[in-house]
Order: sequence, then C-alpha cells, then structure tokens
Amino acid sequence: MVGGQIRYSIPEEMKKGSVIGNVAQDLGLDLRRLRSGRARIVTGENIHYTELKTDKGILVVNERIDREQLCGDVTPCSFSFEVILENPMELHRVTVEVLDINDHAPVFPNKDKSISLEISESAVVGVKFPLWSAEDRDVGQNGLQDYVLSPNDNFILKQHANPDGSKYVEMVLQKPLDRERHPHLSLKLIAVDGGTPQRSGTVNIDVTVLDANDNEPVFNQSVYKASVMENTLKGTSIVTVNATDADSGSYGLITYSLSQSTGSAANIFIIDENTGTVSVSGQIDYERDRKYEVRVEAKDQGGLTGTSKIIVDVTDVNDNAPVINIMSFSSPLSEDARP
Ligand SMILES: [Ca+2]
Ligand SMILES: [Ca+2]
Ligand SMILES: [Ca+2]
Ligand SMILES: [Ca+2]
Repeated sequence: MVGGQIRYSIPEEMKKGSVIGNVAQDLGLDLRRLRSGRARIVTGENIHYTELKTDKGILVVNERIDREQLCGDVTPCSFSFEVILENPMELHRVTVEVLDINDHAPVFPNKDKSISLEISESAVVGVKFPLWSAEDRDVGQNGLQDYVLSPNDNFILKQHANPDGSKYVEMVLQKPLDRERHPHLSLKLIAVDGGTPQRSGTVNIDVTVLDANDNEPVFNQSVYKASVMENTLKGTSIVTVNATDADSGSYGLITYSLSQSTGSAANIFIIDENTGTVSVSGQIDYERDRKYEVRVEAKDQGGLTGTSKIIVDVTDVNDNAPVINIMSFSSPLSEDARP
C-alpha cells in the first residue's frame, strides 16, 4: 500500500462541475490505472461535495460548497477524504481548502426596524447611547471591519472591542441638541466589511428630541404705546400685548399678568391672562395722572418669565367748568370822596 497526500484550494460557491484539481496528474497516475484500480472516494465527511471523474482523472465540485455553512467562524476551512485504488491498494489523502468569498453583507438585527431614541434637549455633552451591532458571516477581511455614522452635528461614533474581538458601538453626544431647531434627527449607522467589492449594511437611527423649558416667553414689542381718554368706561380695552414661547406643551403655554411693580396703575388697568388684552378697570383722571407706565409679564408653565411695558397717555376731556374764585372785603368810603 502506497499513499500520497494532495491539497487543493478553491473558493466557495463554485458551480457544480467546476474543476477542483487534476488528481491523476498530481498523484502521478495515468487514467488507465485509475480505471483498473476502480479509483473512488472513500471515508471522510463532506464527501458529497466532490466527485472523482475517473475518465479525466479530475476532481470536480458535485454540490454547492458554502464556506459559512461548512465552517462558520473557523479558519482555515477545509475538508479531507481518501481516494482509494485497488490491485494493488493505494490510499491517497486529499484535502480541499475552501476559501472565503465576500458573499455576505454585514446585517443588523431586525432588518426592517430602526433604532429609536428619545433624548432630551437638556442631555449633556458626553452622554452615550448604545447602538446595535451588525453581523457578517464571512471571515477575515470579508468580515465586519468598521462602523460609520452618517454626517451630523451632534453625535460621534465610538467603537469598543468585546473580549472575543467583535466590536460594539455607541453614539456620543458632542454638541447639545435643540428641539426648537431640530425636533427630529434621522441618522444612519453603516457597517462595512473589508472585502472587494466592499459590502455594507445600514440601520436608521430615529432621534426624537424631547423638550426642555429652555426658552422664556418673549414679547413681540419691548414697549407698547396706548392712549386713553380720561373718564373712559371700565371694561374698555386699550391695547393687546403678545408674547411667544418656542417650547412645546406646557413649557410654551403663556399666561399674562400685570407686574407687581406697576404700583398704583395696577388698580386702574386689568389684563386678560389668556388673551393679553389690557382694559380699563378704574377711574382715569387726566387732572391726576397724564401718563401711566404699566409693566406686563408673560409666564410659561415651567416658571420662566418675559416682561415688557405699556405706556398709556391720557387724553384730556373738557370735564371741568371754569371756576371763579372771589375774595370779598369791605372798605369804608366817604360820601364826598373825589372822583
Ligand atoms: Ca463567504
Ligand atoms: Ca462580508
Ligand atoms: Ca425647549
Ligand atoms: Ca418656555
């Protein structure tokens, strides 16, 4: 019994019938010997992958060889079997190494879903958000190599290695979010392998920016001017102020009031807390006050306040008749006084 050993390297996924190697030539046997010795493949797992064509002395692919299925993460990937010939008996060991091709792209779990994050606009720089890991069934350079985050102003990507060498990624806040400018961000996390051509997998990252009360109410004018005639009836409106707040919900809900610092005018005017309409609520008398300065406040439900003022000019009305003040006194006059 004589024995030889040969080794072939082929890429995975070759077509059925593709030549793996010329066994006859590599073992130094002629075709007649193959036939007379009834050369055939024996013993060995995975022998269904190959077929020995004794008429040509070649070994061909008999069935699709998927490296990922055959070896998974194990490298190098190979299978062995023996070619036997009789009369006299010869046993030759053949090893076929299956080389990886880049036939898988990195894939994220839950392919149809996106990563949903809700982040407050008050989140501080440096806060981390774990993302998903991708998997690439290929090995070596054809396996997962890198992650990339789509360009954006707020986040950078940080990659970490697990003890087994695989990577996981986090998104780190590097510039504060602003819900009032960008309430929603759509980012992409891309995983790439190192094969040629390169393959990649993508998952969307939907960031919903939650509101914080970071805007105070702002009046649309720093000073409002109004004029009112004296003796105007109570309830007459004289001006409407307006403030806005960029926040949402209760953080943007405004109520108006007259400032405590307004003083005596606080009894003469009243403001509707919802509409901002200022009306007369007391006696206006030009002869007493010709001008009022009323301070107004707009307050949101989060406790922030904006202020403005209203200058009210009082118009005179002819409500006073002329008054003659007479002082009388007596003085004696003699009857013969000269003219
Ligand atoms: Ca592969
Ligand atoms: Ca790959
Ligand atoms: Ca806000
Ligand atoms: Ca606010």
